[in-house]
Amino acid sequence: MSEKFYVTTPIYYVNDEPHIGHAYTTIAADVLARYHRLRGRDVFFLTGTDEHGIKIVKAAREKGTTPAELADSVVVRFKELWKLLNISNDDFIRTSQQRHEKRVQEIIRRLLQQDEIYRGKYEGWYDEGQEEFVTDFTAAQNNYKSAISGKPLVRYSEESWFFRLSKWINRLIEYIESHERFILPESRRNEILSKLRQGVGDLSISRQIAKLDGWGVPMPNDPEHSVYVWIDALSNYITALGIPEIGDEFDGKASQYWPADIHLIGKDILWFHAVYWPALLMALEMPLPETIFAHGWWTSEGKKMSKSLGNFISFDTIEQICTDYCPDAFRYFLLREVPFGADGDFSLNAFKMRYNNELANDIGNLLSRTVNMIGRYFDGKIPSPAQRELIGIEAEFLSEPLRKLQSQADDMITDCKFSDYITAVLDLTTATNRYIDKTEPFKLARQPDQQERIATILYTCAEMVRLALFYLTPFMPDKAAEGLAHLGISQDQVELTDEAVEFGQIRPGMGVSGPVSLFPRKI
Ligand code: ME8
Repeated sequence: MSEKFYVTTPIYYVNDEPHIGHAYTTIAADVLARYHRLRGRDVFFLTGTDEHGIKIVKAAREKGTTPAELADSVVVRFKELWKLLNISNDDFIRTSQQRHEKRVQEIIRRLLQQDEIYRGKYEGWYDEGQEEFVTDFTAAQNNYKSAISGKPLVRYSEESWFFRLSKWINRLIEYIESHERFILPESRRNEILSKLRQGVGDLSISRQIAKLDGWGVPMPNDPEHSVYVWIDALSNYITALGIPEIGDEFDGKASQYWPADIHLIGKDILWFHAVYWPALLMALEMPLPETIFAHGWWTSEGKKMSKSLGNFISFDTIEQICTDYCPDAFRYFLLREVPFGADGDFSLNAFKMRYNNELANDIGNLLSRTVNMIGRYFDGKIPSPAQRELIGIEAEFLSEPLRKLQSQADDMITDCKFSDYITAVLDLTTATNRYIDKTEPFKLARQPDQQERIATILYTCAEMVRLALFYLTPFMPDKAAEGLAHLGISQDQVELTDEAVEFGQIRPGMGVSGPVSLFPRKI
């Protein structure tokens, strides 16, 4: 049985259309999933939608519809966006699905049985946009407004069920301290630890269902209450696998894929994932995920994204960019522009610069030169090199960037260092372009006794383009496939196994086709 890899995105609220934030996490998860598949692993990639809670109920009221109808319509938009962006998720979970709801109830039942839940009264502040309880101290600090949306906090005072969160905090601190990769990046891990050390109370985990227009998962012991939306939502990571195992739907995914290898999330929802979720899993006596990685936030054209400022990168904006350029360029840019984990700015100018400088002038140009020269000097057939290894000038230019990719790609992917990974690929293509400039095969072509030399040079170039496109496949699946097709390689031949990324795999005699302009320059 091959090694497994289970990756998740947050499940997204359906109060509004998807935007760049949703696309960002989902593209990153897709790159991880595709990379691991190409490494031969058994991958499960989950995304979906978070459909309960006051945020959705209020959005539905404002739009004059029901939460269920609103969810149905927004889910279509998410699925359309994932299709446009070539997202290869294996499942799409909706928290309104029966398979999810009955398992959430089972989770609550188990927690009740273990005396992890008790009845009490919640009195305090609530951020309805974030669906988050806010301590009196933090509420006062932020002038009783949401730290995220700036909207006023709401005072809640109601009977509620509580999860004994405080009881797990010491154990959680120990766990985080002894598992360096549990929360990444490290700076976020430190933030969580210091906040945990200040002490954490129990967690209200139910809402009166009447206040939610009846929309939610009823508490199995008290149908007047629904399960707090974050408990409902976090559970998706296991309910999608058929955990807890109830009914006859269970198909073995639970034992195959849990614990998750990585939960990708945005920095604003780290506390829920790094505190509530592991404490719940501990109470359920289940293993914890390997890594929770919190990425940064995008601003747009230098400012916080907002609909009123007109700089909001909505579905429509993304669609326009994908039409003007291509979906793969959008995928590429998001993971290239800033280190994953840091905040970044999206600007159309920066987008065009990267597109022209890196995709058109470097990668695209290398492919086009290589295919053209093989067409001209070898009748469109990959020539036979003097040797199928890197020695002499070939080694001087290319061994190091190639070895770096071969030896570090896995680690860079494990650490979500997407931008560094792309840099490493660009180092290879840039070095190959320089190698062509240095060896000047177009000049050697005029000398009849240099046939073997040119053959070696162009074979080497074809191999380097092949390798660059293999490595780029998780980021730009369509464009890489299109480029490789010009080298006579079909999509199903692409893999990132140790053997496939060795130099010398491309077969002499194979036909190339050109001309090719993979990334036409943009003015
Ligand atoms: O939080 N840049 O859903 P959501 C980058 N349902 N990321 C951004 C962003 C920006 N400008 N704006 C938002 C939820 N995000 C819950 C999750 S999981 C069990 C439940 C990111 O639709 C944000 O950080 O509000 C978050 O990870 C994601 O978009 C989804 O947000």
